[in-house]
Amino acid sequence: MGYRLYGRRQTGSMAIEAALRLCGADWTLADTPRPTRAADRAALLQINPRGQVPILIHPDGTVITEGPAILSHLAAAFPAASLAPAPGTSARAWHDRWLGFCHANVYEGMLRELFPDRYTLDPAGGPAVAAAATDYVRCHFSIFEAELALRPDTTFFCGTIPSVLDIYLWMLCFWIDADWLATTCPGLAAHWHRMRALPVLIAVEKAHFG
Ligand SMILES: N[C@@H](CCC(=O)N[C@@H](CS)C(=O)NCC(=O)O)C(=O)O
Repeated sequence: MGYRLYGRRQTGSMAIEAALRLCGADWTLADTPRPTRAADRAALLQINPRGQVPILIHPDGTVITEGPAILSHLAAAFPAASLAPAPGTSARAWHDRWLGFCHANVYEGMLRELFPDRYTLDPAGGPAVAAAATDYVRCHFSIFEAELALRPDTTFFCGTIPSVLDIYLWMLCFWIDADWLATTCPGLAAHWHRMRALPVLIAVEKAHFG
């Protein structure tokens, strides 16, 4: 039995799907629309108490949630796919630092933009939360853009093979204003277009945005 991915179009499961395809894992998709019936929600909560996707079920039944944890697992479990620099190297430390940075700041900031009412007790406070979140997300994209400018020219963040950090950024770029990205973060915009040209990712993009 292979992996089972609980996912939904245009969500964080996009990056997991891309990594599963790139590492050649045996996996199936459990398409998980946002639950509308109480029974479906209860079933999802049994697997992930946060009720969120992505969820990756390991072939041995272990439940893995949190995008970066799932991606790190796949990189370690399929070393031949070179989805991250070797464990213990400074290159891996750099990679994991920025994966954590993008998850903690960019992804979570995007959730505040999308679901602002969850982040305030003020019934009228949503628009202010969303506006602040947009600034926050852009600020963190810009910090990463500045970091990239310090690095030697490579096709992908860690060399010539896309890592799970490349995949994560590729996904995040679908959720930010493309004109803002092109103008303010040209390095990230160019990276996004390079990633979008990879045949495997073209297929995943089509599944999520086609
Ligand atoms: N911290 C989690 C967040 C996952 C998450 O926010 N998933 C969203 C879709 S992108 C979701 O399932 N939201 C449904 C909800 O919160 O009710 C991760 O990084 O994987």
